[in-house]
Amino acid sequence: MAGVDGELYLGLDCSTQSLSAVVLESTGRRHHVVLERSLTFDAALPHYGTHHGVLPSSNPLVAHSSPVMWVEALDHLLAELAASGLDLRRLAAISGAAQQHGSVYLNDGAARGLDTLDPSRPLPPQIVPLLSRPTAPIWMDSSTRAECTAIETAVGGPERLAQRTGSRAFERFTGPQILKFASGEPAAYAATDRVHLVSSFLASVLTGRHAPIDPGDGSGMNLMDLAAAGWWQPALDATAPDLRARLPGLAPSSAIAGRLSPHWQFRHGLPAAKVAVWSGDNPCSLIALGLVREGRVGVSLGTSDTIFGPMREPRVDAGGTGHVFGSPTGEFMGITVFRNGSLARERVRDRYGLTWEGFSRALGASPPGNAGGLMLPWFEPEITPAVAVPGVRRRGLDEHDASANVRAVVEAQMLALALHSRWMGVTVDVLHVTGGAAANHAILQVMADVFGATVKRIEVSNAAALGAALRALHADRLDAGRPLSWDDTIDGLDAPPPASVHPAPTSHARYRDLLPAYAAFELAERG
Ligand code: ADP
Ligand code: XUL
Repeated sequence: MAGVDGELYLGLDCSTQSLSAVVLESTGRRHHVVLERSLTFDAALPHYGTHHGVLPSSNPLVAHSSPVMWVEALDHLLAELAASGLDLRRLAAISGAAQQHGSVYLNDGAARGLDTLDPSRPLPPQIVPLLSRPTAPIWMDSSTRAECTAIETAVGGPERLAQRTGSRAFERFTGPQILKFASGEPAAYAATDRVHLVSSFLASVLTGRHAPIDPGDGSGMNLMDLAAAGWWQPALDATAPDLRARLPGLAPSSAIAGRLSPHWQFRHGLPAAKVAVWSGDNPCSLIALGLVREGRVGVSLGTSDTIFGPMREPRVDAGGTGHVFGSPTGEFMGITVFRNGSLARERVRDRYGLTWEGFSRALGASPPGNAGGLMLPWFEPEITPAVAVPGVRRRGLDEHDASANVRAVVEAQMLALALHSRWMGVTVDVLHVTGGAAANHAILQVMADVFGATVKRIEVSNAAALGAALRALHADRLDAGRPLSWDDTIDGLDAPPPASVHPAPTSHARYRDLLPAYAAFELAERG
């Protein structure tokens, strides 16, 4: 291990399906990854009964997960880190990333409860009594259409909401979710002292006191004034009574929320490391992919597929499908999100009894453009474009042809990424990719061909956790009076060069012709 005297920085990522950790070692102006670990919720914590990280529900529009499961996962992962052989006395700071929009509801016992966790007892029975709502609605929930309309109407229309908060109302955003809870379960809402995001909840668990929300994750709530990075009172009024008193404060992404509480110090022998404010997974991936200059574009192929890039000024999407979020740098980021990402690819893979290798071979066995055959892979309600009634649509595509269907799902997803990112107004020369499916070269080739751009894959398995570790380093240096610019934070990372996939000109020409046909099919079918 190089630079044995370096300080260590831990980045965590509580995503839909797993909790991951990346540890960076920093010596002088250079830093490098010394440890990566991950724990999958379904496999490691089967007693919660999640499927792909989501609790079972009879209503397909409802998607909740378990805050207690996330805390138990945190406990397991920190135990693994403590046993890893790394000298964690050198741990200077921790930060985190989390799936965005999800909300955790705590009662007025939480402030004291989090501060007095007993390290000798298991955590779950200590967390359960602090919750005013046992489960957390997550980003896959699409059960709040009526609440979205109510909020938009109350603030003066979807355009006004988008101008102020960065997005029109979306079903998964925290504001509509809070409205549904406050009106459907008023007694439980009345017993709620604090509504956290997944990110700020886990930061609170680590510090033992209510942690703030950063603008990167706060902008996914339909509650934050994007330009002012403060709560927007008309949106709070439209959402739930006395909401301001129930929300954490907002703080810059580089702020220190506190120190690792005595609980974690005793339980795992960790030092009183600084805990920097947590953020959303997409804002953290933005940092890990080095996207701090406007014009650069990233794609995450995780449970959701997302395409995003930095913005100096917030330019809201007139079409209403994209969002503007805060960037951890203090500027902004544009993003478009697709719900039918990896799980849709898995559905097609499983339908034809394939492994990922077989999936890649099947993709290669059909021609780019699929002889005009198209699919809309809306296995679940879709976010972009908004589709409430799920169902796969095919045109000119034989359902029994495995190879053509594999190609169709990937082509549809890549064409959708290209079509619905146009609003950001960026000419794409290079795409920086991450996420579980970025391991698949055949998928990246279709991406390169559709965009006519070089695709570069970062060689760290979890970009959001890496971004969180880089943010921890940045925040620590700022706090210590030795600030590091974002360029130096990113350029100082010693990492293997990214794998590059180049576009084939003939395939790109084929996709340029296909895009209008895809767009017309989507428009006709979205209802
Ligand atoms: P999240 O962070 O949203 O939990 P990940 O970025 O970890 O998700 O991605 C997990 C997904 O990666 C899995 O659901 C799986 O479908 C996908 N995946 C893993 N390996 C491959 C592969 N070789 N080809 C395509 N997809 C893959
Ligand atoms: C972003 C979004 C998802 C989640 C889950 O708006 O809904 O990307 O952050 O990763």
